[in-house]
Amino acid sequence: MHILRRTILAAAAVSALLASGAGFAADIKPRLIRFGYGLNEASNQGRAVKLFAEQVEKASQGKMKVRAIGAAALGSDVQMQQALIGGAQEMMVGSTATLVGITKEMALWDTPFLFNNTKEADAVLDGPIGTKVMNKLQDKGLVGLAYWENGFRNLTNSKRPVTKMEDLDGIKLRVMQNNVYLDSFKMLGANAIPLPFSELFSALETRTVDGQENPYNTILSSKFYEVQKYLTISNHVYSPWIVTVSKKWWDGLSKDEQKILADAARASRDFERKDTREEGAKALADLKGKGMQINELSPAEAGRMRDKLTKVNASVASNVGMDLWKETQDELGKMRGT
Ligand code: TK8
Repeated sequence: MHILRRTILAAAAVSALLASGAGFAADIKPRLIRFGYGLNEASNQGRAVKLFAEQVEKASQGKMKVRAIGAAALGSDVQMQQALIGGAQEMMVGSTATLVGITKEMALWDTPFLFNNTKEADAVLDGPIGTKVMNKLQDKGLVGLAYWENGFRNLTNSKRPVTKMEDLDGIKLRVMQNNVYLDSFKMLGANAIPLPFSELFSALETRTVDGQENPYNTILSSKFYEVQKYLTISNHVYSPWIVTVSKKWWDGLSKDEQKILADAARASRDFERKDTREEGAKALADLKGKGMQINELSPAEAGRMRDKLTKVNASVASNVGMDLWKETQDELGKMRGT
């Protein structure tokens, strides 16, 4: 009896140790992870990918190596997504907006003015709604690990200051490859043109397009200020990035390996949001220093644009499904105490 009890206790201790991963060699094989992203190394995106790579290498004691490849050298967001689905590339980070063609629920994050602030964004993205949307990727050959912050988007152009909606008339405005963005800016009167981010700088430089919209951080790190004179503070939408893995490749990993990647994605998310917000807080002054002319919209004009833009809400709702739309509105309502 005594011996049996001791055996059971010992077995319980062993399984506890196994579960904690301590004391036993974890199941980790040498792995090469090609991790692609669109911005350059000196951007908030590049810094966070670097942290992710370091953490994965450390946690795997050098067995799992991350080859971080920025500046869209592996292709645009859309091209990399296809490479992940096919298993030709292991990981990437990019805009959720470019994933809508694969997983329609991602369009939720394209809703103009969905979040009022980053606190709301963090809570919804990291909560049950964000997880639900992220998990939809699995049916399409992708595994989502974490949402990073791209941020609130603002308008720039090389033609004129945009102080009212009518100033957008005829402005050739690059948008992401995403119908909500396309429809939104057409509705505002711009000549909206979808283009991959990787082609954006040269399109602005050659004046193939007049303007674009992205967070301050990107306008700064991608040096758009060299080819864009006017910046309008519009904060028209909060845009997330998402870290994704090829499901084909992920399914062949051990539980230990998967955990290392998931933990590093979360750690880099926390780092990235902090870094992005710190940089964003002083980016406007930096952009001014680089010669950009910056204007805020008057409350009346901001309101007019907002009213126009929220006309796309009905189509977002029908695309993502009424249940998900309502759940999100309810959640935001609760947070706002309305
Ligand atoms: C980078 C893009 C970028 C996005 C865009 O690959 O395309 O404008 O904001 O961050 O995902």
